[in-house]
Amino acid sequence: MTVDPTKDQVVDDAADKVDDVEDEGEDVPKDGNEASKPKKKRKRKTKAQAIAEGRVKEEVKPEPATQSEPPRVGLTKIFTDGVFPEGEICEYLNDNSYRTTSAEKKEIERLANENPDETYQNIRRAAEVHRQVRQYAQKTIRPGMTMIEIANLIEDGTRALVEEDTSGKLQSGIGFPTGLSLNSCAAHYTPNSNDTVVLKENDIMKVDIGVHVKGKICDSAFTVHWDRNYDPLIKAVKEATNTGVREAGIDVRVGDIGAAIQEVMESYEVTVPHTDGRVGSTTYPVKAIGNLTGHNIAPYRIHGGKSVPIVKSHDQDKMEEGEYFAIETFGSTGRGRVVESGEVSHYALNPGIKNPPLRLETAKTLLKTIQKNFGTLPWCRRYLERTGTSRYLLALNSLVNQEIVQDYPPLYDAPGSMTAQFEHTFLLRPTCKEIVSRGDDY
Ligand SMILES: [Co+2]
Repeated sequence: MTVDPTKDQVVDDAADKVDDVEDEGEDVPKDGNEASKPKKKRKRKTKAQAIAEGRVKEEVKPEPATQSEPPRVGLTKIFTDGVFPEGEICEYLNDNSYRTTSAEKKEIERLANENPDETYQNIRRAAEVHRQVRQYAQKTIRPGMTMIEIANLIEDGTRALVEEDTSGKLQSGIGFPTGLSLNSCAAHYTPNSNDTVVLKENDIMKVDIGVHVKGKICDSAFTVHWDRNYDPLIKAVKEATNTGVREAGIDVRVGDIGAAIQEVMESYEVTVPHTDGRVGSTTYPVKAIGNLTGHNIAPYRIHGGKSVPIVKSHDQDKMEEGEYFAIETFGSTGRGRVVESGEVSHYALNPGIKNPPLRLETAKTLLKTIQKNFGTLPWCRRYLERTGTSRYLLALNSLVNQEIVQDYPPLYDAPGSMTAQFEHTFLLRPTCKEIVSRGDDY
């Protein structure tokens, strides 16, 4: 057992409560929040007496809270010592194997962890929120639910568990809009508030969830489906993402990661029985979607400037020590290319925008609201409406047209095709690679 300087104080408080019980004949309160009660005169018994009489247990340090269902307990109430679960640790290989034991590299990590903005506890806390929320989502999402219900289920959980900061300081919260892209839509769909789409039994839905703590964003996605014919598509993408994450490392060229991902992805095919009355079935090769990529993650910026292709590429960009990356791969039964289409839900402030000259008064006000509530984090129309903003579309479109705000329309492969996605966030720590979003599920 480790020495805990707070424990004696806790036992003293508990002994006080025992005395209160004798005076008042009430049940022992479960929480220690007695400060506001008027103190009564009491015969004080010692802590030792109380323990000896079996009325106080020696270990009365309050139990950390446990998670509720649906999940609503903030994680700082569960991990009360501020230490959050480490992700999956992978040792560096070959030229980088010296890093595992390097005193110099360990020292760089020690210094990072002493800095409240840089400590790995921030991204680990975001990742643990992600795991708990997604595991609840995985067992709760079912056909018949509306997309709005699914988004709320995930976002209500995320806001509660990450203990969302609404003060404008953006210390913790949702990292980006919850992606719920269906079927041939691969990414960047989340319902707007007037959306009436209902999830169907034969839908394939990409669930892309973002959580941030102090701007450190955990970006991780999975795919849900009920039609067993598509199991090989799901497996192809899961294995492709795991291949990309495995190949990633310091000094690795992103183009080489793309080649490894594509090779695994495109070794699969999907056979689907005809549903239009024709006999027989059609077999589709699984294709990696060539114009979607993973990316590095900078503080409060989901796209840090580097891309990780998911097909063979001559991109010579290398991964570097200290970087945060999200590797996401997309497989498709369609063309393996996406195009923008449909109503926009996702937006983000372009980085570097401070106080541009704006003619529309409504655009000025909207820009202030965006800066306060989201900074450079991506957001969607529903999140803007939660701030109390209404009738904003004209102003928003003017900010988009002036390239102050970037819009991110939904991305579709060919009509009738099916797409799937898996994604993990990892850190290229000086001594090892840490896959922070890894869970028992994927
Ligand atoms: Co991503």
